[in-house]
Amino acid sequence: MFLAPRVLRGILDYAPQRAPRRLALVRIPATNLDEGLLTHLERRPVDHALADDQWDNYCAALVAEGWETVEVDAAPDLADSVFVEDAVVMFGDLAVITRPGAESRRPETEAVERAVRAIPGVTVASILAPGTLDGGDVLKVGSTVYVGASARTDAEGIRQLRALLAPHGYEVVAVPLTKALHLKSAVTALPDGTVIGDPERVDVPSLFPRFLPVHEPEGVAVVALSDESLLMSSAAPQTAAMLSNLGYRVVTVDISEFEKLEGCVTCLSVRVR
Ligand code: CIR
Repeated sequence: MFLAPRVLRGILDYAPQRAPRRLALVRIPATNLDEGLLTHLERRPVDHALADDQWDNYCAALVAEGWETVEVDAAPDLADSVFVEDAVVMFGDLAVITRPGAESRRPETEAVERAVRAIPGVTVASILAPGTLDGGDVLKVGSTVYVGASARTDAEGIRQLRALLAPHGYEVVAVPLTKALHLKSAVTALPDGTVIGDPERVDVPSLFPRFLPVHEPEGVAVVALSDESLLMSSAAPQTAAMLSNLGYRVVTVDISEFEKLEGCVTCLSVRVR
């Protein structure tokens, strides 16, 4: 049947629009969470029961803000598996399965890949050996993708990510990172694209076109829950007040047990939009 373009356009205008997808991948803490890797912090005892409660509250905060949580299969023996952000990075419908820089974390990606493959419409690409890349080193700001050249993410991993993303219209900007575990332990982005971070932990803050300094260590990490709301750690009250003054609705969660393991709010979930 031939339909004049004008008629066809009319039909498409009335076709039901796909509801915006707001999924958050999460992964329950491992039983050996307290054996998680440490690079910059001294080891402190982790309260497992409290960590479980904090993880429940973190998930509940996402749900309260309209996100549906999708649990990646538990990995009770993989101490750092709760930090699911390091195993996959989403670029719209493209999931890039990483190859974590720490060998002990490489087995984490298998179940994460299974979980993203089960999401309708998602296509999967992978960082391959010998390249390494941790999701925590990847900060998206519009079509710019900042990647920390850290102790976990190497030049080959950055090259592979650049090649994977170029056809999708993203520009990869690699930034030296010597003073923090991951790029997103030092800087994250507000919904308007302003990069907030700790100038002491970023090698070259001027690489970011709009940089707002933050002076609480746990204040650098924010998750943009929407264009108006942010999720952040309750351990950075001055930063929360500052962001609230900038017109954002700030939701805070206590994640002290994960912070002891150098985790932050961003790394406990992967948002799929
Ligand atoms: C690690 O060293 O790999 C974990 N203990 C912490 C990972 C935190 N991930 C992140 O900031 N993206």
